[in-house]
Amino acid sequence: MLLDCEQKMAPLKHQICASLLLMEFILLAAAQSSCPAYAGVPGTPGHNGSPGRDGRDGFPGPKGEKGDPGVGAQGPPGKIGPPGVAGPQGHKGNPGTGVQNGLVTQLQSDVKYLTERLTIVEKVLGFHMFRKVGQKYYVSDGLVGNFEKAQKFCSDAGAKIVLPKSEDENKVLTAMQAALDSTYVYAGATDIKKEGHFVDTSDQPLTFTNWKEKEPNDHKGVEDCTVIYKSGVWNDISCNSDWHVVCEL
Ligand SMILES: [Ca+2]
Ligand SMILES: [Ca+2]
Repeated sequence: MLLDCEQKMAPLKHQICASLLLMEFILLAAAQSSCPAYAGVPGTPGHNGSPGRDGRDGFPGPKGEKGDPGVGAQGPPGKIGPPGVAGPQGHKGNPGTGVQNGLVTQLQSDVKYLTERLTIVEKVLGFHMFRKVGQKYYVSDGLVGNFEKAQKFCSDAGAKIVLPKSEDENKVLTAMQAALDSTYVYAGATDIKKEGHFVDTSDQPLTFTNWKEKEPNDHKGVEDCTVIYKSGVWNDISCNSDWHVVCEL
């Protein structure tokens, strides 16, 4: 083939011939590479390889659902808290009116009066017999004794020996004497300190008397105490005689 090319293309330039030769070489090489290769005899299977390394940890799973609320037992009561802080001082009150002050004064007076009266009534109820006359109470336990004993008995009871200061009081006393079946009762009047000058147990002059005719006569010069007869008339008599004792509250 090279000979044919040289014979037929002799006159062509040497460069073109070289190109053709190069092209032919390339085509020949391409034809050789496309030919099928021969398959050899299969070799012996190789041994199994060693296990591979452990894989990495997987990604975290999705978040779970929220659980139901728990139910616990009631706890013990707590301790007592500390005392509170004292409140602020209040405002000064307005002065009362004249009417208000008057009412307050009146109420205070009434309370005092009622308290005193209650005290008297409580004492009266401690006696076996009593009579009310005006604001007074005549009381008796039926005691019989001399003037000194009578005075002590009444004083111990927070009272004084009876001494009528009006006709009404004198009548009430005589009525009480009838109930006591008494001939005489001592009255709280004497002339011990000054003969013929009778005074009460507080040494005050008498404001009421009901002397029997020709009395007081200071019989035998020993009559310095006063008694009231069951008819209501008065007589001076010895202080050592024993007669009924009536007190007044
Ligand atoms: Ca006398
Ligand atoms: Ca007399």
